[in-house]
Amino acid sequence: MTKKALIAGITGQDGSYLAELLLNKGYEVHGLIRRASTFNTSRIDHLYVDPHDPQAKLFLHYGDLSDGARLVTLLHEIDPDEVYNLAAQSHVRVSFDEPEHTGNTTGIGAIRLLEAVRMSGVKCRYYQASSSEMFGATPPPQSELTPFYPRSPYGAAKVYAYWVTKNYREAYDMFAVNGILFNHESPRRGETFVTRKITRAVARIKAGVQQHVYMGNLDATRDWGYAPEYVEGMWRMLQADEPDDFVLGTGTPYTVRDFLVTAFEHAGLDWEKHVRFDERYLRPTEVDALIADASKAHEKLGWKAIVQPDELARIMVDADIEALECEGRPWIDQVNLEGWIK
Ligand code: NAP
Ligand code: F7E
Repeated sequence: MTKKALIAGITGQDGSYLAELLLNKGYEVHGLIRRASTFNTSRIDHLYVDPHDPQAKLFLHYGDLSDGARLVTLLHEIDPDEVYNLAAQSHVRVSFDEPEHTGNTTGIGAIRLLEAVRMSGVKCRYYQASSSEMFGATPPPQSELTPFYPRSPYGAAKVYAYWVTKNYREAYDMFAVNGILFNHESPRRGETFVTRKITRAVARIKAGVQQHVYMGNLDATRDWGYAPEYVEGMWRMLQADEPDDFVLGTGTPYTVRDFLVTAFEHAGLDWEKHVRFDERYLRPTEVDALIADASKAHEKLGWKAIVQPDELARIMVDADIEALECEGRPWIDQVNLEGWIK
């Protein structure tokens, strides 16, 4: 029997890698996409096959996490075996500008999808994209047992989504899990997250089309891993015998400054000549340090991050230099996870 998965957030960084992974495993993949006045499917265009083609395995449906009735209808229609909730307003700085929208999508959106699963009566497993931002001010290392102390409307919304996921597991015996993922990046990362902002700027500075990049707090420490490895972890959580919550991360501390140095050096540039400060990029409350203790995922799922932050920076710089050379090309970077497991 072909397994069916529904991905909310399929047009995002993780959604696109997860869709690839599941299609490669033989799944029929359904994705929730938002109606927009411009195309918003660039990360998955390379996967799309006309639905009239008998080979088609990827199907897209209009919907939005703010529209609960639509979610119930889709659950009935698709009858998936697995539901991945990756949809969110996912930018921490933006969540201070749009706190209500962030709460509605990133927080309440999760319970709309959980409730749609419950009301439709569909028997499926549910993955919630929880975040290390929930730990916020609690010092590292952070594991599944670390108390939450969110420092942004985004982090607070993710805490709500985390707890309703756990509550639906306990209240309705649902196979519902939280993947508490630390920062993970790739050439498909949104251009306003710090890693991609840096690597894109490096490529443009090297090509002579930009001279400076304006940044905020360079002292923040993050635990940056490689997104394709993390979607494998999501899938493994839904294949486990029992529903449980897992932290995924590299365990390697790296500051924004470290990432800048590695990225600029890789392109043969001196970062201090090109980086300028702009207070616009500071946050009202910052998360100083996130460093994962992902030992539970290693022990129970056999999952371990391989690509470390320095290699990640180099992968992203190379991809941005190449992308600039052939601007306008679709997302065709290929992921090779051979030899990666354990
Ligand atoms: P992303 O690139 O920002 O993608 C977010 C996805 O959510 C996009 O497909 C977006 O659609 C969709 N979306 C936004 N609002 C929606 C709504 N109201 N209804 C339906 N869909 C909506 O995020 P990502 O980096 O792939 O992350 C995936 C998930 O993991 C997110 O929930 C994020 O908060 C969480 N997370 C990410 C990280 C990380 O480091 N990447 C770490 C921990 C947790 P459009 O394309 O139309 O905007
Ligand atoms: O910031 C600092 C900024 O926006 C990282 C999301 O995927 O990971 C992500 O959230 C750090 C922060 O990611 C700039 O202050 C300095 O300390 O790339 P970011 P984030 O806030 O860590 C978590 C786990 C998620 O769940 C989120 O969805 O970099 N920083 N200067 C800057 N950040 C940005 N964006 N831009 C700057 O110019």
